This record gives sequence, C-alpha cells and structure tokens, in this order.
Amino acid sequence: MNPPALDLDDIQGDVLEGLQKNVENFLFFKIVNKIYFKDVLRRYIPGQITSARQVTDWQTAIERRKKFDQARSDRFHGLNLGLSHCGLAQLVVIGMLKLDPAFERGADHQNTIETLNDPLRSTWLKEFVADRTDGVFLITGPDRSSVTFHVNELLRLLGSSIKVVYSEIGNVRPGAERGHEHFGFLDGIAQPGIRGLTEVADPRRRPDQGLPGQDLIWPGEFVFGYPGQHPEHPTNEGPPPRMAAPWMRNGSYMVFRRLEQKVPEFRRFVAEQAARLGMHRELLAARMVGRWRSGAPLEAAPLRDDPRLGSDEKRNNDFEFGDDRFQQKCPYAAHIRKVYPRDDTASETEVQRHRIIRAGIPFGPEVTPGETTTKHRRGLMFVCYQTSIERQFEYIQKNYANNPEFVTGKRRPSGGVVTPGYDPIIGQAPGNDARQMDEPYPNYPAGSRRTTLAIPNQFVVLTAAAYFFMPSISALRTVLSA
Ligand code: N7H
Repeated sequence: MNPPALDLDDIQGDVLEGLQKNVENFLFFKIVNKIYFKDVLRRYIPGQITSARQVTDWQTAIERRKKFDQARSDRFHGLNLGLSHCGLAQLVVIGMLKLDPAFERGADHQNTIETLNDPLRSTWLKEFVADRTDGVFLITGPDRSSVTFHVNELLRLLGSSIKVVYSEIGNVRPGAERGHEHFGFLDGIAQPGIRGLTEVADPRRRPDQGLPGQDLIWPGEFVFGYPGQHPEHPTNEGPPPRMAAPWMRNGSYMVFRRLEQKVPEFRRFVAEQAARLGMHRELLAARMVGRWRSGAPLEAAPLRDDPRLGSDEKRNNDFEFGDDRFQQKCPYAAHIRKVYPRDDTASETEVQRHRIIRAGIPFGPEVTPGETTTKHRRGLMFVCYQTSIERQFEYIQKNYANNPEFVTGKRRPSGGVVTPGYDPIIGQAPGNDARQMDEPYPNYPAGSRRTTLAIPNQFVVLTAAAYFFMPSISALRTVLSA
C-alpha cells in the first residue's frame, strides 16, 4: 500500500497545499474571442502557472528560513487558472462527458441554490452576476502593488480575448490578526493529510496521520488520477474517482464562495447572548466555532483559551469528538464539529469521503472604530478543492451544516433525544429563516443545564459563488488550447 507518486509538476499549486499568499486577486472573466484565447493559453499561460512542485519548494524554503530565524523575504508570486462548465465547453467538446453533476449545474443554478439554502441569485453582487463567468485567474503575491503589477501584465497578454466580469482582491489580516479570519479566529489549522505528499510525523506509532490528529486521505479525493478513499475501510486504498476524460488527470474541482461576514453584528450578538446565559463572551464564541480565537480546540481546552496549545501544530489538531459524549466540551453544532465530525458518527470511514482542502483568504478592511453595524463589506473568499463537489463541499454544506438533526442519534444523559441544531457560522435554514443550536452553555465538567441559542440572522452571507475545474498544466498546454 505504497502511497502514489503525485505528479506535482502537472498539478496547479493552489490545489493541494495552497499558493503562498498575502494578497490574492480573483479575476473572473468571460471568453470573448475563443481562437485568440486559446492562442494565448497555449503560448503563454502554462509556462506561467505555478505548480504544486513550486509551492512545495517554496514552503521548504520558508520553513528553512523560519528554522534559522532568518528575516522574511518572501517574494513568491503565483498564477492559477480555473474554468467553469461554460468555459470548458468553449475549449473542448464536453457534451457527452459525465462530469460532476454539481459542476455541470453550476453554483448559480436555482437547483443548487435550493439544495444549499443559498440566498437567491438576485441578491448576489450585481457586478458578479452581470455576465457569464467562463473562468477565474488566481493571482497571488506578497503585497498589493506587486499583485496588481502581475494582473496588469496578464491582462496585457490576454488582450481582447477576454472580458473581465469581476475582480476582487483578498488579503491576509494585518499584524497580530495575520492568519485569523474576520470574526477573529485562527484559520487554516486543520487540513486533510494527503498520502504521498504530507510528511508523517510519527511513522512508527501513527503511520496513518501527518501531524498528530491529521488523518491521511488518499489523493484521489482531491486530484483526479489517483486512488481515493476505500468505501469500507478508513485507511486502505480505494478506487480512483471516475474521470470523465483522460485530460482530467491531475485536475481538481474548485468551489468559490464569497462570504460576507457581519462582524460588528456577530460581536454584539455574542455579547448579548453571553450576558443572557451568564457566561463569558469568548466562551460562547468558542462554543459556536469549536475552537478559541487562538486555535486551541475546545476538546482540549473546554473552559478557557490556551494560546500555546492553539499555536502548537503538534497538539492543536490532536483530538476526536466521540469521547465527548454529551457535548460537554464542544457542542455538536459547533462549526468544526459539524463540518468534520471525525469519529462522532456511525462510520468514520464514511466521514472521510466528505473531506475538502480549503484555500480561502479574507477580503475587505478591518472594522473601523465606531462601526457598530457593518459599513464596509468584508468576509472570506472561501475556496475549496475536491474531485466531487456533490459528495464533498455540497454534502458538507447541505447534510451537515444546514441539517439541524446532524449529528444524529445523540441522547441526553437522561435518555432524551438531542437535536443539535444548525452550524451557527455557516449553516443556512430554508428561506433564510432563524436557526438555533443546542447547548451553548457548557455542562463541563458536570451539570445538567439545558440551554439553546436562537440565532435570528445570518452573520455569514453568501454574495457570489461559482464552480470551476482546475485543469492540469499539461491539459492547459494541449487539449484545452488545441
Ligand atoms: Fe470553516 N470561523 O471562523 O468560524 N472554519 N469557516 N468553513 N471550516 C474552520 O481548523 C469559518 C466554511 C471548514 O478539519 C475554523 O483551520 C468562517 C465553509 C472545515 O477540524 C474556523 C467561515 C466550509 C474546517 C472556521 C467558514 C467550511 C473549517 C477552524 C465563513 C465548508 C476544518 C480553523 C465566513 C462548507 C475542520 C481550522 C477540521 C475550519 C471559520 C466557512 C469548512 C475558525 C468564518 C463554507 C472543513
């Protein structure tokens, strides 16, 4: 059961480990001259696309510098390209191919919107929905000016072959908030380990984990052409996910969601509800997320934050939920427990078939002094990669986050049935209705207080979404530009 050798030179860099980025420009475009576009694509783009190999090499360089305590001088620039179903259809014949049904439908299709309880397309950003999106360029770098320089260079190459439909820049938050999303929580801690890529920290005792608690997943779950998870065994090699055409090898599906975050409203809600429940506001916020701001997981730090734990990559992901039987440490509905329930369902093997690799970045300015209701648009440019949008991202959003019954089968110590409630961060009720979650107040280490948190409004609001295919670099050079 040797892990497969991944063709890192052919896989786009954002897919597995994520392009290094302080700043990322998302450039959504429509192809207006197919022949001209294919010509630019063939001649110039593949040579400029950042590969997974470059990303891993850069990462090694960054880690080496950190180890020797050398000053940062990261000047990494990245370029990746995704194509929507409409975009692909213009470059290659796909009429007869059985692609992922969700990808074929698209994120803005009414059925998708209904499946995910998303806000109506008419409420999305006007500029984003004003025209058809055929693709997206991801342009990353260390700062705004250098990214803008590279965007302009790219636009010069593309000339009149495309029209920019929508362009937006994401950036990591400043100073001590670096790495934290806008509600204030450290993000990007937990990612699936990838067999054949992620280093195994303790091969003797934990051969199936990268860092402690980071279960290794077969790469076919994220990139086409490799073995996927076994349907009945948590660690055995499974069949490669079905590939509709040979050129999909080394490609991946990308989900993009522009999620605005109502930060002042979130803070006020948490403060008011914490006062009502008689608990500290930081504890309530942590019980909604499942981690403290520092990243420390509630399973290991149930009552107070532990910043050293939060920043320790050997410990901050080393936990399960199954032994927390009555949600004493972490509520069943907490964001991280909902979206990745670990060993807390009837089958962990099944849970591992719904994993995603996240590669998002915050956007928008910091909350300004005196901003008590949101005045400036900010949030998360959420991005994730998988080989089935239907079985991975959509499953998580629909069957976990939006499903108040999940995780099912839980009972109170007294025997009563528990309805865990919605994911308080990203869960969406039908018709944008109010949501609730069970047991915001901890019964830890003991107690039997029954509380619920009623959440009348969304603090995370979808304002644009699209599904893309991130082809291999060789497919961009050949089949897709022929
Ligand atoms: Fe979530 N947040 O600040 O509350 N997320 N997320 N997410 N999320 C995670 O573990 C957040 C969103 C996942 O493996 C952390 O890296 C916010 C969507 C998954 O244990 C925090 C938004 C989806 C994980 C947040 C948002 C997911 C995860 C902890 C939107 C998919 C890993 C840090 C604005 C449907 C779970 C970390 C694991 C972690 C937050 C969106 C999924 C703090 C604010 C749309 C799989």
